[in-house]
Amino acid sequence: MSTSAQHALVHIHSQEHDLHVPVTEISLEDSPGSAPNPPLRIYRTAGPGSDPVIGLPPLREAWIADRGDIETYPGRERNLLDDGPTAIRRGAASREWKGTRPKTLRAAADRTVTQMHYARAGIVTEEMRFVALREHCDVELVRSELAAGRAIIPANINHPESEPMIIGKAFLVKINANIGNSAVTSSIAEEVDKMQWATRWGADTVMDLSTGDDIHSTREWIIRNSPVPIGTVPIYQALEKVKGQASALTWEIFRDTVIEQCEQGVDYMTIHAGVLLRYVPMTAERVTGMVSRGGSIMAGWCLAHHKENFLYTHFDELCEIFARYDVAFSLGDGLRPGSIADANDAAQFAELDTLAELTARAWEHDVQVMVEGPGHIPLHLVRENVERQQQLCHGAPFYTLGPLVTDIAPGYDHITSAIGATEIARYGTAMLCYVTPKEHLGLPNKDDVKTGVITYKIAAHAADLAKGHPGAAERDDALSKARFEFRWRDQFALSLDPDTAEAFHDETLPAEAAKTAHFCSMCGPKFCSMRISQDIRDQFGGMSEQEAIAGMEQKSAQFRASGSKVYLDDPTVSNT
Ligand code: IRN
Ligand code: FE2
Repeated sequence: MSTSAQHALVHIHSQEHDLHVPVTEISLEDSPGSAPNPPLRIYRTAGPGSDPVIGLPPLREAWIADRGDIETYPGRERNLLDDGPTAIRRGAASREWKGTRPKTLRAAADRTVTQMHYARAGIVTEEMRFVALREHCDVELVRSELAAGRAIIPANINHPESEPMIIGKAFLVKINANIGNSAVTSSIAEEVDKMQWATRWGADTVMDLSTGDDIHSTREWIIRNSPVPIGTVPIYQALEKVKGQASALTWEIFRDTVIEQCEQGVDYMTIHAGVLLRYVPMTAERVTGMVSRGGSIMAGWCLAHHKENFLYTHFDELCEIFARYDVAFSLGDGLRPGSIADANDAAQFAELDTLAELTARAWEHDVQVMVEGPGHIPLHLVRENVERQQQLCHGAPFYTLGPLVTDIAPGYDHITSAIGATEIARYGTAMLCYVTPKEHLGLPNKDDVKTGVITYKIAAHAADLAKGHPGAAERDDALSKARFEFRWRDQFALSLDPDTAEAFHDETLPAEAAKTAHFCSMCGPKFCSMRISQDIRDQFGGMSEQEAIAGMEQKSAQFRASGSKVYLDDPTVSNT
């Protein structure tokens, strides 16, 4: 991007703890006669960047090792990349994995290595310090919110490449981008590229929803290159192992799939344990029945065997596994409504009651939890969703998919859902799962991923502003000042999508001189409100009220004398 010259990767350095937290620094120009414009530092999700075949450096490796309660998994270190080095099987060139995979770790028997466990023991980890620097808050806030279960730091000990981040309503609202090939539509390289693309535009976490042959290798490549936590829905891979037949699933197949993913470094997993056998019939009369993929797989299994959901009956075993890797639960909303007509119905809220019960059970194991939410909800029913979840789940972070506030705009569901997402985040939802323009229609391509991420950055940031989150308005103020002072390049550089802002501007005013012009093509050179406001400021700024009134009267007399002309004379396109 042409404005990228103004974006630099710098680090906030904590001397005391030898921590380097990456941020993006945007350099700004000064404007003559106005207060100086120091560079603005913004939260950065893109990481340092990596060559896919080498992967990222293992930032957290020493922190994890220094805590001393881990063992390497004997004999397994070398064998996780399928059979030896992983090759990209599809795509133009077959490239070999050249990077060194970090050793596979798990907690020594009976040890719990979760951030929640440390927080509850009053121990401040490097991850917590990193997060506090990133969020510009006190580390005690981080520790106490983690201990209370009101926030999570998804940080599997086998994903040392990740930069710690926190999900909780006391912190900045986060967004997740889903990626993942399905069947034969894209290659491993394309999925890694999508992950890097999503984090470049601001995705705080990425969920890999890949299915198909290369599911394990695809995930390996994504994790080794990801600076953000990676989430998955392991029931998708378990279903592949039984060739798509839900009734053939077993707890053992599922458990082994979960362990495989824990060892790879997946940071959080969607587990649809709240779809209970007795809730399934409650969806029969719905307009859109069940729309959750994982939820319908589990409902299919329950009905086929007429037994209780094995994710529910084996939940404590899952907690024990998660505790040894520090994998966080994302308790799936398998019964979420898939239409406006089904919003806030009995099935949805029955499942939420069970998710609250499971939250408490996970906390008994010191395992971190967030709770997933809808879906499709009309605007006036949105707030009730988050308030109910917060109350029932004792403040556990809420993570919602939109919600879409109307069903009538396929092709624009990034917008229909961002409206609901803004509302739900405003009242305390901690993370928003993006929706792309392809929702309900097809698989998102790279452009759709970008549109989804930018749209959700808008929703999350609008909620931060509405919540009065400390410092949230800093970037708005900097951009508005740049706009008012006609620093066009700064205005682009400060925007969520500098490329589009600049391209739109250049569509009508491509000349280089227009980058410093005191007008834009909306109102043209003759009548620019901002320019007139500046003239007013030049004229009256620093005057007392009496002086200003006298000045106004004088101006008014001049205006009438000159024939009461509203339009100004053409200014020249220059910065003088
Ligand atoms: C988020 C909130 N509710 C659902 N989600 C996301 O939807 C979930 O995290 C996952 O990425 C995606 C697919 O979920 P289903 O359809 O299997 O429930
Ligand atoms: Fe939908």
